[in-house]
Amino acid sequence: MSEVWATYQIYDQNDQPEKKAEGIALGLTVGTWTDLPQLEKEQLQKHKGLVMSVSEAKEDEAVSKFLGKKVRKSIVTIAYPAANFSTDLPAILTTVFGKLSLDGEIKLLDLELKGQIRYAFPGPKFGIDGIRSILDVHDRPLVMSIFKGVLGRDLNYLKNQLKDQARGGVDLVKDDEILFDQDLTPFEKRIIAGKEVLREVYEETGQRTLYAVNLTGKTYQLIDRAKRAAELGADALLFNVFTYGLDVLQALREENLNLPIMAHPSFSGSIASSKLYGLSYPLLLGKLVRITGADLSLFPSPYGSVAIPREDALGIATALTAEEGEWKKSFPVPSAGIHPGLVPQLIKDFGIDSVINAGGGVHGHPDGAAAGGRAFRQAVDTVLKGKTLSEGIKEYSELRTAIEVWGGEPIGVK
Ligand code: 1AE
Repeated sequence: MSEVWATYQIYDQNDQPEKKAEGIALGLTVGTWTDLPQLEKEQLQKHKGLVMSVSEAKEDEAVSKFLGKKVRKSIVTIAYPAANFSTDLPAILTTVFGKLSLDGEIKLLDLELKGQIRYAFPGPKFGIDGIRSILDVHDRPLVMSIFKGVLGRDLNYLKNQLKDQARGGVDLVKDDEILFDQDLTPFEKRIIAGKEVLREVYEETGQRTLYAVNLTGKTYQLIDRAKRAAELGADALLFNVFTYGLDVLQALREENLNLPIMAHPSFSGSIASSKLYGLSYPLLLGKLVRITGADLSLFPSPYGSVAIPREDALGIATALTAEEGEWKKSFPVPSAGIHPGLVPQLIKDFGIDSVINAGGGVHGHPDGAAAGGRAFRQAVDTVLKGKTLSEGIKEYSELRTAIEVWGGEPIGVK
């Protein structure tokens, strides 16, 4: 039998979580089921939601304070028959958390797809292994850099910035998510210029770097633009999935273009950051981004400039990389405020199957972006050799400068 199991966190102001759960299971499926004649009841039975469990969770004092009284926190799981919806995420989300999302202090923590419905979701085309093979890098975390300060700049400026970043030895460079299609550096020209620069750097140094161009515009233009990007030989797409919607990501993935997709978390805080409402981060930036087809998922790290709770960041990474027969693994990309001094912690928390991603931490290096990229690669090498950063800075001058500026472990932690 094909079903979707939804797990919710509920603060029921009436303190009757079992009753609330039953109300949800009925209300979101067969509605007024109990009042109908026998024949209709039988007919509707196969569509009825089923409460699978209701359990009490540890009280969160900050939440009780916010609500002005002590309210029990419950974790409720409800199974919804897949027969109730068409096999697309908008239908599933509308059923399990449509009107319900407006109904008081309730948060959707997880969705489990059971049976046939799993095959409605493609997962990443390339995944971790596919991206590693494109780059031929198999034994370390990847390093990614971000264009910064490019608004109002022309193509030449972008090309120089890209060259500097690639010369520093980063594996990927992505557009800033706030760089849209505009006259100075239009989408297609960025792709063509990016290819030219990265080919030059490759010929000069042997360094292979991929450039992820920001796919933007009206929703109805995106597929054509993505196809055009593929024709022009783009390396990868950056996509602001949460301002468009997860189903748009899936539509791009299902075009089956030869382009890895990098999902950006902009706007996701408005959906997931509340302790009481919305979706959990692991569900939104982990599981849903993976099943709808992103090869890489960016998310705030637990220790950067827009940090999220550690358990959320680790939960996202787990959802992206857990063994799931139907779906390849997506690269976790903990981001925001990352500098070389954080590399030991990043590798400890996210392992080598992750991408270390930095904008300011590359461009802010006193000796420029190439030195910034090198400092990251040196920090990675240091950790993988089993050495501390204190040892690393004796060997690598760019790393030493970065640690002097931003601190790190175990020396001068800032
Ligand atoms: C969470 C997304 C991070 C991102 O896209 C970005 O631009 C980070 O910039 P930095 O590394 O914080 O400067």
